[in-house]
Amino acid sequence: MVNTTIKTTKSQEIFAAAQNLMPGGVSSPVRAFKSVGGQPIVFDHVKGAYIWDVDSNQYIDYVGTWGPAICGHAHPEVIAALHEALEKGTSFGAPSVLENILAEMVINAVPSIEMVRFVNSGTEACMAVLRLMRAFTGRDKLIKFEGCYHGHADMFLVKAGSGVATLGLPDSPGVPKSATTNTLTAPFNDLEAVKQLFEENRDEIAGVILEPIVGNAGFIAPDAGFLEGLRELTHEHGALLVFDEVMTGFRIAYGGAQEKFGITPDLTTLGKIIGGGLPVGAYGGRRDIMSMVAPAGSVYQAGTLSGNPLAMTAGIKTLELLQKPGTYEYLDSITQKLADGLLQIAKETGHAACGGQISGMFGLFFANGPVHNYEDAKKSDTGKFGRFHRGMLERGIYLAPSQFEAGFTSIAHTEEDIERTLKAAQDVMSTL
Ligand code: KE4
Repeated sequence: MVNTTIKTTKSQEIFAAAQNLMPGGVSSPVRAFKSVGGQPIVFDHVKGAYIWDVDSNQYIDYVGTWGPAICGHAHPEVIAALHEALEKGTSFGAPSVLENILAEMVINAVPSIEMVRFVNSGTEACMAVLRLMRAFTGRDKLIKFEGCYHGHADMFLVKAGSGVATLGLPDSPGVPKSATTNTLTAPFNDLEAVKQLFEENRDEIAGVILEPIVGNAGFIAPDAGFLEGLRELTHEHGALLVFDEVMTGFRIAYGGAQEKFGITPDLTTLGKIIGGGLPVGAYGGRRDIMSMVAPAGSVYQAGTLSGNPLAMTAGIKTLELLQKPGTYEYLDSITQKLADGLLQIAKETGHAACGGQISGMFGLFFANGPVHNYEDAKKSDTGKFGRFHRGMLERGIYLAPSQFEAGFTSIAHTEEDIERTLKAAQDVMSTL
């Protein structure tokens, strides 16, 4: 038990009971604080940029339920829209105009998307997009990058990031070799490695899937020319380029990382923000490819709660709020202040650190850096990150409980919140 100055009595009680009921006491592994140590915090309620736990401690939140809370938690306009939608029922299992509205917003926003299908999670979106890639090209092999995470479907659990990296899992038992023999991997930012895979697997690779900005190995930005190179290579080899924008979609820019970097993939996966905090995922892209999805075509994919009216309502309202002029400039400015401030403080207190930010997404490694890929990320001082995480938590700052995650800000975070966070970081790093 790591000493803490905050009262965590109720969190301890609830979490202890949870461990008898659910594996690890959580509904998703990273929430168990395994890699940072200490008592996981049990939330009571959230609002704007803040969290309150069951012991009435308040925190400034930089996880934002892993990305969806970009407008701040429980935004009054989202809550009001949900109250209204609730009166009409929670699920239809039938077409609703709400799906048309959100689909149109996504299509108008994301350069690659001409048609879209809603599902219930990013994992589902990535599973479906892989099946579609294979059907469209008639090829079975896939290239993914070490440290990237595309949900927990078997085919992607190869050198995956996020919770797999956090727990240092060698991938996962229960995934048969047959499920991953067609999954090829390369280091992120390594175009030569991708070229070689295409040479060695000529006409067998359906496509390349990646997080255009990695958030699941910690924050790793694409090197100049990397995304352009992948676009050229996939064109050259008749393979598809897929941006997994579950995390970056509507966060890096209203049109996602593909708008920010000006690279248009063939297919895109989305999630998180487009559901405004309710369960959602989506995949979309070129009309000629998406037209293969059942029942328009023969590529099967289905879901009881897909396109449900509550997630659509929360997504529509969230995207409306994000359309307000100045949103992304504000996000970029406060997040740059945070990221630059953290690096400056690390330098002044004698810690090797690197990292950065793009729009409302940031990351920090305790390493000399730069971090170009997952191998680099794994060399960082994760023990020090754990102590940093705990120290910040004790000072009311809630960071992602893993070195292999990214941080997220929202339009609800104020300059004062950033100042308070940097002051806490000054305290903690001086004693690390
Ligand atoms: P979900 O199935 O968790 O909705 O989405 C999977 C997924 C797919 N692609 C990317 C780029 C993602 O970041 C994710 C999920 N992200 C993690 C956080 N790194 C979710 C948090 C968790 O697993 O508890």
